[in-house]
Amino acid sequence: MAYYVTTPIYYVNAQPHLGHAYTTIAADILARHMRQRGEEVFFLTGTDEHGEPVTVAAEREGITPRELGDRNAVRFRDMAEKVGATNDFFIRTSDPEHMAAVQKVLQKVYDNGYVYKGQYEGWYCPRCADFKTEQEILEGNRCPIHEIELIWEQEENYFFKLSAFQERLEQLYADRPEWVRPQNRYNEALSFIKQGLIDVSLTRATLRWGVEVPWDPSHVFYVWFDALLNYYTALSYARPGEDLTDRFWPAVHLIGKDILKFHATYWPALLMAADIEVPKGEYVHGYLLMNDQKMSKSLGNVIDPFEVIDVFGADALRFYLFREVAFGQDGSVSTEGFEQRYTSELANELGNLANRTHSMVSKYRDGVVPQADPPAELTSEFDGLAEDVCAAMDRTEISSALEAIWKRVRALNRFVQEQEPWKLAKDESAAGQLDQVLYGLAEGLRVTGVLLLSILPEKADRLLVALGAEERSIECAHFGAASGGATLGELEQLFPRVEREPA
Ligand code: ME8
Ligand code: MG
Repeated sequence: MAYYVTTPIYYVNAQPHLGHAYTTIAADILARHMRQRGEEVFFLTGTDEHGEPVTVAAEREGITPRELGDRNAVRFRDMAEKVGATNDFFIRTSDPEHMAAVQKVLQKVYDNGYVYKGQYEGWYCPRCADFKTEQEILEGNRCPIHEIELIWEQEENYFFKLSAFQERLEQLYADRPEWVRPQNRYNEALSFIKQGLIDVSLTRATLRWGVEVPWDPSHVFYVWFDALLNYYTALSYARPGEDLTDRFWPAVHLIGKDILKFHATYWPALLMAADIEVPKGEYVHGYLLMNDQKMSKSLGNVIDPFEVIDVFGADALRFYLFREVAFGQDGSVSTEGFEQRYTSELANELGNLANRTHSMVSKYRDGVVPQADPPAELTSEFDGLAEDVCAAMDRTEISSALEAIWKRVRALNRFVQEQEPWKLAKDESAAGQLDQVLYGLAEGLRVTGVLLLSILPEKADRLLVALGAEERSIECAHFGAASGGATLGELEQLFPRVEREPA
């Protein structure tokens, strides 16, 4: 089956921070997991380069929006690589192919009768590139997200008849109760729709940096429509000479809750207006917080993912984010919290367990995993694990999947404590029992290693190499699927202690 997963395209008005890395890692975990299940995967990320947020930031720096885009798009591309993302393409909305495809889709929307010229008046946030209603703005006419003063905009625009999709959107939500997840975000989006949709600006006359409107070149498209369409246009040119649209559309979108309205209302309506199938689903995650505030460039309270990765590696960051914050909810992160989990969970619970198992199999059994009957308590402990992980991933509940795996890492630690194989090794009549215990440990680690591959791609692979395990697909993630006999490979310490230079 085809599985197409996307991240938001990030604004190039600022540099990447941990919040951006978070969504990209989440999408990468899903992409890797689905590949392990044998699905045909396409994974897209990229940058949003037009519109006011970028224009304003470029002006501040005294450069053109294109220069700013060129400079920061590279940083977002590097960020994706740095976190270990296996995206199949990196889209930039300044790509000429994207821009031409946007014109084509929106011309269709126009031809289908969903566009008219009108006068816009209202509050506008240049950071959000969003028009705000009286109900949502803060006192003093400030943006509820950026807290900056809003601008009273008055201009002649082309409007998109969002209101014409009131019923069809309500129907979509009624027919597909899991279309937006988690449930609280579905409820939020639906109640926004039920308040009554009003038409929205599709074009801007006062801005030049954008995709030109084909039926009136004195306008450019409002940046959100240009941006949303990236998910669709990318498939048409990501592979030179090939159009992947039929193969991969519709997509699964991962987004933060800040951009729910655009994705859960404008986007499906726009697709309906262009006679294109709506996305398969949208998964909305919460905010990473620092000191109880949203981590954001404009607030200046960001953790630099590049720094963390340089010291601890990408896998540790990938692990931490989904352990610390239940995916879908808001949650606080901190460098102290990170170092604590690194030591107690990665280095101790997983790293030491791997070390111990590896060195006991080496010492007592010449580096060959014994063939023995699986210990009954481990067989039942691991029963249903792979299925649970797959089911959680299908619901995009990455943290629950990780929790299910980690529960077994802990069970293996208890098992080794209870069985005390180092004592069994001293008693020749217990050789059969020792075989069983060592097999059980190696097999349990193998299964957790296979399941952890999507989250800890590098370390889990090293663990599997050390265990002499060759298979990587989900099918082999069942306890007992390997019957022993594997010859161990080398094992360097998976999560070494990190000596930090004093600040
Ligand atoms: O909104 N916690 O781009 P953007 C969690 N270009 N996630 C966070 C985060 C935080 N503190 N900060 C950022 C835009 N994110 C538009 C999107 S899509 C067609 C256009 C993540 O650079 C999260 O995914 O402001 C959020 O939705 C996204 O970055 C916003 O990135
Ligand atoms: Mg933003």
